[in-house]
Amino acid sequence: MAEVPEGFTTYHGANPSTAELVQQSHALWQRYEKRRSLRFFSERPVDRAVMENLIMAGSTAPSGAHKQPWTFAVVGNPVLKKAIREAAEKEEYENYHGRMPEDWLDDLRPFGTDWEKPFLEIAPWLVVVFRRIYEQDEQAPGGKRNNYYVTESVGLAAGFFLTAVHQAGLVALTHTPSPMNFLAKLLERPSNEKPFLLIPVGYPAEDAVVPVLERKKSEDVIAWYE
Ligand code: IYR
Repeated sequence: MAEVPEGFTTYHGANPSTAELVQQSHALWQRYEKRRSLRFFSERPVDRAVMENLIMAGSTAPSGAHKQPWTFAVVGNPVLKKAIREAAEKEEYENYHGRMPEDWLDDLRPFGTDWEKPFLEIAPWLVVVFRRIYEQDEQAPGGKRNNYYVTESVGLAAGFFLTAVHQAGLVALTHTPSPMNFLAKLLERPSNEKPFLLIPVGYPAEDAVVPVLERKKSEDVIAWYE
């Protein structure tokens, strides 16, 4: 047996058979197929411990040089949720009344979205994902140490988190109010953090609806080179 180098540890995979892989990968795809972006939430509370577990699942994502350059701000406070809703709606009103071009509005029509965002107050939790573009480091030149591939890394962490929310049986929306600097201000985040996504999380409302949509077929998303 080769010696384990300093700073490393052995890794043991699950090593499923081909038959197991075919069955399990198909089952996984079918589970993921059921995930939908929800805009109608129930007020039913979700335990803080659940949110912590789901975020820690998100935080297992790979990242540039394992810097984990993300902060998940988790907002359950109703006063803050209301302030976030009001600030988001102010921007979205402008977006829907002139800032978004006509073909963008046409593309959004099937989703029934508009400037009003009641889900920002109704969902029990708003998770605001921040990109940490650098870290404060007194040893580093200029007192700052850069992170790497921050957008890719934080996108992956948000994706892992959304997957965990779905697997747990809850629902979420990847909401991108634009511009979204108001989130950094309202949540008093330090200057190295930039808002990336606003993700309401909770149970779906009993009368929730989602738009009918189809996903691309394998031949439209995969280019094989065998
Ligand atoms: N941010 C706006 C508009 C919007 C844009 C896209 I692209 C979407 O997929 C959905 C909405 C809003 O949240 O309404």
